[in-house]
Amino acid sequence: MIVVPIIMTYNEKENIGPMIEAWLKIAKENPKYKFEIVDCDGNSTDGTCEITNAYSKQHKNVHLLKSPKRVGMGRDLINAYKYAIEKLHADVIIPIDVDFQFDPFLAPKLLAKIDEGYDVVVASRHVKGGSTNFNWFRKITHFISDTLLAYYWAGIKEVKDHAGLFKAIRVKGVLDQVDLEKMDVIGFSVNMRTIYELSKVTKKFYEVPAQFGERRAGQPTTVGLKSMKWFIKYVFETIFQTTKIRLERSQRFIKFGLVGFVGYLVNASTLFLFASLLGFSEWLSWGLSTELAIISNFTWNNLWTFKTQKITGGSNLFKKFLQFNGTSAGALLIQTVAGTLGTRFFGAGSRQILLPFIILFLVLPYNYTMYNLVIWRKGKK
Ligand SMILES: Nc1nc2c(ncn2[C@@H]2O[C@H](COP(=O)(O)OP(=O)(O)OP(=O)(O)O)[C@@H](O)[C@H]2O)c(=O)[nH]1
Ligand SMILES: [Mg+2]
Repeated sequence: MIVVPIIMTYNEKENIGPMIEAWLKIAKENPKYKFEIVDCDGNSTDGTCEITNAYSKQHKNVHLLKSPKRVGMGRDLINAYKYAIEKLHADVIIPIDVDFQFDPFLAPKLLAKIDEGYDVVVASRHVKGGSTNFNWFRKITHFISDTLLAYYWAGIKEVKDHAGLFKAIRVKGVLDQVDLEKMDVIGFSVNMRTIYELSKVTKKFYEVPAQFGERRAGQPTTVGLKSMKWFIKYVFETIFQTTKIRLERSQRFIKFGLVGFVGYLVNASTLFLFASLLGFSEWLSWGLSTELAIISNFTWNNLWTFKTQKITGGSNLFKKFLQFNGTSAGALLIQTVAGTLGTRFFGAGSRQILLPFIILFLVLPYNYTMYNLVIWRKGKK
């Protein structure tokens, strides 16, 4: 198994040497994996790259990927993902900061979880045993970006720690399914966005507790007037990225609502056609028109609402369609029972008022949940 640690650097001449040494040691202690170590550099000017170059002359598994100009750590990281997949044929990718705030020697624990079958294993500061060393300012900014924006606003609930770089990501069937070309993120929200993109592909996330310590040497890259520009850019980008994800998620719900409305129109018009125009019997008209609405819902939801998890292939499609009819029968049951009980309770005059309420508050949430959990379940075709 080829493991590619991606070490992020920008003017880190004090840290890069010890970090490469650490990975060479990890490689030696874990010979069951083949390590290809990458320094992903954001165009350092302090001699960081010269140090990496010296190592790569000695060790052919040390590589330098230097950005021709400063474009932001997010873009650098996305390029490094592509490089690791295409050039180094990575099976697992492990991005990490160079400053030792995360302990690289946690890597074998992350890899053990990958071996167990998890696809994304995050070094997490927010599970039992994990910790941070933040001052009050970092605590507040971290709480806003990680808890308020990523967890609640964007709704990325697969993990509790979205902001850290350090994680092990499986490539085959997981990261290689993410459209990296489309992922244009400049700053540190690349971490949260990566988790989100991966959550569309897999459900197998795991968080290993990590203690976040002090920077070993050098200055944080976000300090100084020149860096301030990037920091502000990164903050605005976090708000923009999380909002984009929120909209993308609600978009699915809006599409689902529209498809449901089209289904209702199909239902009503074909009921009119069969019963009033063609004079079919009552039960045949209801049965046929309901089934046509179910077919319409299934088709449009598959092609449009849930297109990222599109069901294909004849027999699979048929199986899922039967399952879809099954869940529709559940909706029918809910509507009939609630409608009958409601009408009994409130009187016959309330029937037409009850119907939209039942649809809105019982049937829609039921259908939406069933579609997400059963029919178009993520990571399962
Ligand atoms: N490739 C690349 N790496 C970068 C860039 N900017 C920062 N880095 C690296 O990304 C990692 C995280 O940056 P830090 O400056 O440590 O930021 P931080 O951890 O939020 O800040 P501190 O907690 O104060 O250290 C470090 O390893 C940096 O060297 C960039 O533009 N390109
Ligand atoms: Mg740091």
